[in-house]
Amino acid sequence: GGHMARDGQVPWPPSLMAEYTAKGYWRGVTLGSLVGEWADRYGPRTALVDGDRRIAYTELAALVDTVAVNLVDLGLRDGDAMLVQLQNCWEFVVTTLAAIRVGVVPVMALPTYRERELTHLAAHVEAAAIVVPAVWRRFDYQDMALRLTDSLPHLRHVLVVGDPVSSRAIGLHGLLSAEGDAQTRGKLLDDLAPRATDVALMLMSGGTTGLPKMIARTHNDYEYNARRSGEVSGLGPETVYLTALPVGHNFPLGSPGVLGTLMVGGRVVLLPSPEPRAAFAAIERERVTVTSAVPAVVQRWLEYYEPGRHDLSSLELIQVGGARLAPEVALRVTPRLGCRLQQVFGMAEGLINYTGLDDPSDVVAETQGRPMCPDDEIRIVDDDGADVPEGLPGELLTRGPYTPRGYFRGGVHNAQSFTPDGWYRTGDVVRLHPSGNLVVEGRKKDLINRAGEKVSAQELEDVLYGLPWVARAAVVGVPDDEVGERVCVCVVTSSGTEPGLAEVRAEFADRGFALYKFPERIEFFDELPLTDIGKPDKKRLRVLLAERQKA
Ligand code: J2J
Repeated sequence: GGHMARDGQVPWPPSLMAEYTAKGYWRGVTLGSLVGEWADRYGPRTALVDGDRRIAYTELAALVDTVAVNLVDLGLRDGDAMLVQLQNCWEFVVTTLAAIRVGVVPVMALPTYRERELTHLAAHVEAAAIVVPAVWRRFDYQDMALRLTDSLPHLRHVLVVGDPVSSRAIGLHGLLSAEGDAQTRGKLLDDLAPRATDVALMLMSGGTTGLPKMIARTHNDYEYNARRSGEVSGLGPETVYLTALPVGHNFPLGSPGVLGTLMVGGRVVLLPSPEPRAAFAAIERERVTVTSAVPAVVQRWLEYYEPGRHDLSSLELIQVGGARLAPEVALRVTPRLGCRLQQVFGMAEGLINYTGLDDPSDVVAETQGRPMCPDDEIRIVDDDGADVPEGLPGELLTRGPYTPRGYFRGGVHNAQSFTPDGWYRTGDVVRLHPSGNLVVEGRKKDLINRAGEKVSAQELEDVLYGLPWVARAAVVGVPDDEVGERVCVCVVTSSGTEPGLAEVRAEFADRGFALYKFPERIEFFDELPLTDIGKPDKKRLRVLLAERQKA
């Protein structure tokens, strides 16, 4: 292997690496080596629950080591990348940790991704393997993965949870046993262990460009990410954490999520959907104490909940983030569901803000929290990059011990998204609240936040401009009670024909787009409002759309 996943990563300046280590943020341990430590410490306690399958810490460590050895046997090596596209299930946790254990870099591909996103990801990281469910929610992932191997020469292995239908696919369950004894295996794996400064995993950016950018997170920084998140969320050995959001997201994976819970010996309950009936049943059955949700999910839970019919008494804390939570909704959480609320304003690029567990309820309702690390640096700046007077809104810039200095193989995007001295431009417009917390007021970046899923306007516009009937196109988010924002396409047609929404959606389906990116509204214009420099004026466009909605 050529340590592929290492070239193209932007490291922190050496002096800061030393400082982060000296301050104890970076412990110099790899995430893979932790699994054995957890087993030593928490042994027979339950680590994972997935339906009827319960896995103790000792069994988890054994499974991880076994799969790790088998990945090495397949020829996967330190620095190879592996796309992980699994729904929330125990196999996700085992496979991801097994890869990490031997320096194979798992790339967090979400179940909603289709050919387009996967092809881009696999090509960008030169993925050597992909892990998928055979079929999930009536979609044939195995077939899609096998088709990918035709066009991607680096992609050598398709691992399948379920029955492999081709000799070119390998059943993951076949990798759950290995020759020899556990001790020899452990020794072999320790020898293969990567370094703590290496890339441990890759997350997807909620990107604003044509195709998503990738964030390479090191063992050092991601271990801190999960550990510190666990501290500020008050996790402990009695924590039972429910993950109902897609676990490949930074939020349920490491903020503190699955990793943060396992670190303290808690129990992780995996559920493949936040649908309230199943989620409430899981909370009741497993006596869940903590869970995380996006605002759209919390709203559904608030509506669905019936005291007396549902027992959520075990629930102590709901963490809400990913998109703006309306203060009115926030204020309903504790009275109605009987648990505390913690707002989380995080990003796969790094920085995570949490409201404090002892913040007053109005602060928890109105703010999105403060940086979790004393050495997170933040600036709030105007369009010229100058700091705004305290309390006024501006763009949030950040640096810190778990915020990498660039995208993985970011190329020209790094110069746009990071300042020359390494600040990440979040694209979020925030202001400092008198409590010291941040309030997210809006954003400068051109994306649609649909129930926490980020959709790049440019990615969709690029496609629209390729259609013969489109003269001009602009994609904007329109406010929506259910999912926060929906994707709206605004077009000026060239031919006078006005195709319907269904035709436009079919176009995106043909091109292999993930479903959540499909336009949900289309509006035709004789001309688009333009800014001074001739770009579509999206602010004005949103006003026009609101007026049409009312009319
Ligand atoms: C408003 N906007 C928010 C919030 C994120 C924890 C929680 C969320 C994410 C996440 C994450 C917001 N209010 N509370 O990675 O570890 C918007 C901002 C931000 C972008 C990042 C985590 N919480 N956002 O959502 O990488 O615009 O991470 O810059 O998917 O989501 O998106 P993403």
